[in-house]
Amino acid sequence: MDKIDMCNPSMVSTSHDVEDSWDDEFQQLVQTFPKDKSFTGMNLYFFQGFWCPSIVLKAVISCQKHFQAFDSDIIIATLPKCGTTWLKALTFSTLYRNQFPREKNPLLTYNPHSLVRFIDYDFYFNDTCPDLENCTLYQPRLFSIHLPYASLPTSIKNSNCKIVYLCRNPMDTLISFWSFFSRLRGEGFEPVSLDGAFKMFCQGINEFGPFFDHVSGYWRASQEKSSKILFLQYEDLQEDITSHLKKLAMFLGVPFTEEEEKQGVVEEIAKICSFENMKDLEVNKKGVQTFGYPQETFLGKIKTYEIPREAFFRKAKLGDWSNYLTPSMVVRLEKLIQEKLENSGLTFKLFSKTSKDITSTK
Ligand code: PAP
Repeated sequence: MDKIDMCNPSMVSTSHDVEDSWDDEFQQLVQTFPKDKSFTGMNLYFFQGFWCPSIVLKAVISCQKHFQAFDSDIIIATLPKCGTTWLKALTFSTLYRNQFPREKNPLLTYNPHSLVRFIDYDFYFNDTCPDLENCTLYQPRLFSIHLPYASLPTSIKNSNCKIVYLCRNPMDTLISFWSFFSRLRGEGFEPVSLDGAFKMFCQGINEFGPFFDHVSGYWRASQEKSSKILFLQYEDLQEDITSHLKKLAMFLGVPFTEEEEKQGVVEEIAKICSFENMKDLEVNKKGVQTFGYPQETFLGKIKTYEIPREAFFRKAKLGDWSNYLTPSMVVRLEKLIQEKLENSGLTFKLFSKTSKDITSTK
C-alpha cells in the first residue's frame, strides 16, 4: 500500500504557478498555440486539435515523447466528468480481483483516483521521464488518461495494450462539469455562469474538448480495432451494470468464471463500486485527492493540485441536465448532437424530455 497516496496534500499549484515555472524554450513553444480561458478559470491551449489545460500541457508533451506502453497495459480513457471515478473503481476491482482478499477491496479505504493514477495528471506532472516499470500496485499496469485518441502516446496506439473508453451524453457531462467547478469555487466567489459554460462547451472550448471530437475519435478507433478499444457509455452502465461488468472482464482477458458468477462476485463488484456505496465511504466523504504524483527521483519544485474527495460524488442521476438547461439550450445541443454524430452510428441516451417534449408540454 506504500505506493498509494504518497503525495503531500499541503502543496497545491494553480494554472498560474505552472505557467510561471515554464522555461523560456517552453514559453516560446506555447506562444505558438491559440489560447483561451475555460469557464473553470483554467487557461487552455489549442494543441494537436484539442484544448489542453495549461496545468497539464508540459506533462502531456512529456508523456507523448517518453511513455512506453507494455502489451499487457490497460488504459482507461475518458473526458472529465464522464464517469472516470466509477470506471477506475470497476476496472480496478475486476482486473485485480484475485490479487486481494474479497472482503478487503482497497476501494473500501482508498479513493479510486489513488488506486488508478493518471499518466498525464499524475506520473508525468512532475517528471519528464518517470520510472514506470513497477509503478502500479498490482500487475498488469492499469493507468488512466484524458487525452483524445489522436494525441495518445504512439506506443499506446501501436502496442497491444488495451483501452477502455467511457463517454456520457453531452448534456449531463456539461452539467456535471459546471456543477463540479461551481462547487469547487466555493462561497464568496462569483458563481460560474451556466450560460457562459454552455456557450464555450458548444464551441468546443473545454478541457480536452471539443467534446464531440474526443468521443468520435475513440468511437471510430473502437470500430476499427474492437479487440483493442472497448467503447462504453455511462448511461448503459447505469442501466445494466452486471452485463457490462461481464463484458469488461471479458475484454480485459479475465472473464468471470461460472464459479465466480455462482458466488455472486459480479454483483459484489457492482455493489462496491456503486455510487451509493462509494459516496458513503469514509475515505470519500473527507479529505482531498492529490494529483501530480511526486516521483522519488524528480528534480525541482513538487507541483500537485488537490480536489476535495466528496466533489467526485454528486448525484449520478441520468438526465439531471433537464433541471438546469433552458429549452433553447436543449434545442442547440440536440442540433449539435445531430450534426456532429450524423452517419457515425453513435447515439446518446438523454434520459429526459427532449426539446420537443419540453415545448409541447408548455
Ligand atoms: P472527474 O473527471 O472529476 O474524475 P468523473 O468521475 O469522470 O469526474 O465524473 C463525475 C460524475 O460521475 C459525477 O456525476 P454527476 O455530477 O452527474 O453526479 C459523479 O456523481 C458520477 N459518479 C461518481 N462515482 C460514481 C459511481 N460510483 N457510479 C456512478 N456515477 C458516479
